[in-house]
Amino acid sequence: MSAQAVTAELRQWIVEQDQSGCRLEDILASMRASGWADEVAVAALHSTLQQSVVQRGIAPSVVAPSAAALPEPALAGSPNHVWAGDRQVSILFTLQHPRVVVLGGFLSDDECDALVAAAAPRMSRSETVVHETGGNEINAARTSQGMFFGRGESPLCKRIEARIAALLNWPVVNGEGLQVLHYRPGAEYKPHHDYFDPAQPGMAAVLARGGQRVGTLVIYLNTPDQGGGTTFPDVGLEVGPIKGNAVFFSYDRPQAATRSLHGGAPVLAGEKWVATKWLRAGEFV
Ligand code: PD2
Ligand code: ZN
Repeated sequence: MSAQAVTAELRQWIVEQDQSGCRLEDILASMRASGWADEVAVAALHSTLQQSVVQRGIAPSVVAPSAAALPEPALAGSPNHVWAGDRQVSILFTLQHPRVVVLGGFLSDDECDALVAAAAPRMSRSETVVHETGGNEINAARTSQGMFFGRGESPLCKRIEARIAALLNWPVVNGEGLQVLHYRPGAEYKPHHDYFDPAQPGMAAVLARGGQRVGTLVIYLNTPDQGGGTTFPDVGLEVGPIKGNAVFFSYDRPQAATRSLHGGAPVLAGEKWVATKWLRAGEFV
């Protein structure tokens, strides 16, 4: 290993890759491809970026060499379908940066209807996290109604959570409870990031419950007549909200460079129901 000394040039290169928005795993992969031993590459990445890694609330597992760093479907070999534990799900679209995967048939029509029926009596105006305090507040940027199921609250929740875990190779316990949102005509969710800004004072308590959010799955529970797509403004992408389909996206750091900015476009006709699953770096308690 002594032949692989971590030079100032290497550290400089790591910092440049990081600042240009490269994912930590991609930096590691480049180092491995250039012949760096795993343990040397991981140690160099960690020591070079340690302060920012800690400040960002990123779990050490994100830069671990063998652990799955982010939730991700098994797409090696470009399959058109993947097995999600109890159901086959179609792969309709993938994008690397931001990491976005659009899934077909993630839920059956009956599962969508049952989730809406269970959520409907419990809806109230959606709130957003106040980054300064870590509390919640009603926000004009989010004009939907919403509710949270507790994790594992019902057999249906458990089944969907197990399917998400199998699909994305991410532990059930790292997931927040499913959230259901209802948008009436004109309602929207303006573009935002789902990660927490660790620099804000209120975030310590939020991050203590499982670390950063590292991925989101938005599942469409009905098909609005017009509008209501999920938009990714940094790359001009809009995912159509089709009942039973879902869009997954991940972000390996709480930074805009991930291009994970996204929003719920206004519903123009009809209504829109979705379920959102947020995935944390660690166990969500
Ligand atoms: O409803 C959506 O399409 C949507 C868009 C952006 C949901 C969320 N974000 C979310 O729940 O975070
Ligand atoms: Zn969101």
